[in-house]
Amino acid sequence: MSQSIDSQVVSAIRVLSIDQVEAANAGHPGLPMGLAPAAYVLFSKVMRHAPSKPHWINRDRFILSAGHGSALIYSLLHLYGYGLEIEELKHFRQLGSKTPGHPEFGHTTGVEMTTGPLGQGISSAVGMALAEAMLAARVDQAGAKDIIDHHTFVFASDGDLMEGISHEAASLAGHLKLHKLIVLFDSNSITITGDAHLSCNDDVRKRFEAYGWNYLLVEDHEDLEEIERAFNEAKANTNGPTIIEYKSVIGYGSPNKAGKSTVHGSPLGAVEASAAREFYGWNHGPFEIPEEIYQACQSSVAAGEEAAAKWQASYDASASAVKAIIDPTPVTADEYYAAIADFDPAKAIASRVSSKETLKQLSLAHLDIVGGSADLAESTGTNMGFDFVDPSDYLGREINFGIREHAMGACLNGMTLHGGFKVYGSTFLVFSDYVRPAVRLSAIMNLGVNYVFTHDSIAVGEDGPTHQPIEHLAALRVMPNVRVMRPADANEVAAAWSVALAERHFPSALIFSRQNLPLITPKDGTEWVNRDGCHVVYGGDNCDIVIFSTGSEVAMCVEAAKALEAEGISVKVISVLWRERFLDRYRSNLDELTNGAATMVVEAGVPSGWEAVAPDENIIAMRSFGASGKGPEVQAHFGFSSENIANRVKKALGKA
Ligand SMILES: Cc1ncc(C[n+]2csc(CCOP(=O)(O)OP(=O)(O)O)c2C)c(N)n1
Ligand SMILES: [Mg+2]
Repeated sequence: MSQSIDSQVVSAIRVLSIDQVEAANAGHPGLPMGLAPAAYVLFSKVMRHAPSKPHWINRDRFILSAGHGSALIYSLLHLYGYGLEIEELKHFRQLGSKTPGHPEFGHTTGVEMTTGPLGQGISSAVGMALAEAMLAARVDQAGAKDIIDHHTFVFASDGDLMEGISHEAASLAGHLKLHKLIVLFDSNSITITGDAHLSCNDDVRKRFEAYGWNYLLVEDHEDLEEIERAFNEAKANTNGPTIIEYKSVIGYGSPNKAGKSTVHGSPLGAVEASAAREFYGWNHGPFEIPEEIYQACQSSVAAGEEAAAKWQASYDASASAVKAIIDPTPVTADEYYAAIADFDPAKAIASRVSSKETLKQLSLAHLDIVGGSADLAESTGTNMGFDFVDPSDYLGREINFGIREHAMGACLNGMTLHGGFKVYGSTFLVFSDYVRPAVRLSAIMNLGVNYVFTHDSIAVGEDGPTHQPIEHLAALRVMPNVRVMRPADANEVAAAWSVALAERHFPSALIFSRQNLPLITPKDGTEWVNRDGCHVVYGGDNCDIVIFSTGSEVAMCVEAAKALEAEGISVKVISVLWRERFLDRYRSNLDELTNGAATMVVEAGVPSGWEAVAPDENIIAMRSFGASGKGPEVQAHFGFSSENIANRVKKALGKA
């Protein structure tokens, strides 16, 4: 009996995925074999997408949160005409191929985000859906109704839903009533260890309904009509996001491995693969796809292609105000800086406060800047008086992420991937650990996300060691692509924000103080930041010693330098706003800055990474956790006072 074209395409997705894993002799065939029917229905009958315009902003998004099933996405991108050649599938997981082990954003056209770390995909999808809602509200207000109107679809596995971040993100999505977010839960009850119930017996329905989500169930995984009905019902919901529990069988079609964890992370093997082909009724060789299957896939996207072309015409005809919302013109660091050049605090203020003033002025001048905080907006200075984003009104500018740092980071990634916004999110530096896996994805995906981390050192005082970041600057600095900037005063805050916002391809971590800082650095514009990462804030070229310092500690170095002058010791102080850029530029030619003079480092964090700049005995740093007490007393206790710095300089110069 000849099979319907529908079931032939489903088989093609399954077999192509099996073939990739067999060819690589590595990978995960189980997920694609289980999810192929849902993937087929989504790509052919539900999703509005145009493979020839993969960056069309109004396309429906598809996120394979369970990135280990990457063979599935590659099969789909190949069959539906995203330009992923069969040769690439044959080189699955090989160096230099377009088919890496886990889907990588920016590497393979059609991959919307990098996934693999479980939980990140579903959580970033919340950010994508939020960006859609916020952008739609803005263009609606500008008179272009429905020009932004699309869905975000996610395939998520047991592991995705077990990860804590999925709780944070799903709770936020329910609160924000992001009804265009549709998650298909691959409910195969299998994880690596075996039966998922060995470790988890959550009632997924109750869990998601408690968040304010809609719940739908697909019991027969091979019933394409039932799947389509579920997707359409999910699309019709307007009261909140929807989760579709799809009762699948991992490795479906493999006579001996289906339903078992052994099909999770290793190839079927030649014998089992051919048994599965037989089960599907598939008579073609490896990587052999009959022409009518390509035709079926590609004709199913004709409607999406047409929609994209129509959309382009209405975009082209729309008012420039609408275009500016959808595709904001890139702004240079100097242009940002111009919007804040006048800011001149008359007195010493905390860098979190100058950040607030700076960001407020920038946000007034540039409407695409949006962001929020993990319930610390007042403390971190991201409460600038703009309206909140609210489930009944997405026009707001400030997002209450709640006490959900990890989901905040994932949402910032999702919003940036979606397009239309420049985003920031804030919390205390000490809690950067809670968002770190999302920061890592910002860095891997080359996203210009801005993280605001305040309360930057032991100077926070009374809250004690749990709230005093010690190793966090170092921990952020070791992550490739992350620009960690720790300004010394309001002038450097302005420069740092300008550079960070202008950056489209690297995340920034902006580190601000809780305590007041005097204005001690020159208004040097922005160019020096990207070029040198540092600038001289005190002293001249012929000096006895050069002190390199960052953030809050720079002012006490300047004070020490002034005191030492009276004793005939000349000191140059260099503020290292962005250490990694400074090291790139000067690591092997520090003499350009020191002219052979002695060197010292002063920073209230662990000394890691400063070895290249000063000998260990000349590094004033934290070598233990901090302590609870009044901020200045705690600082002095650990050696961060102008008196101690002056003494250490004298010792270093043999004049003590
Ligand atoms: C954060 C994180 N922890 C652990 C892993 C390793 N890992 C990959 S898949 C997986 C679980 C597999 O179970 P499930 O999510 O149900 O996927 P399935 O086997 O059903 O495809 C684990 C623990 C990971 N990718 N990410
Ligand atoms: Mg599973």
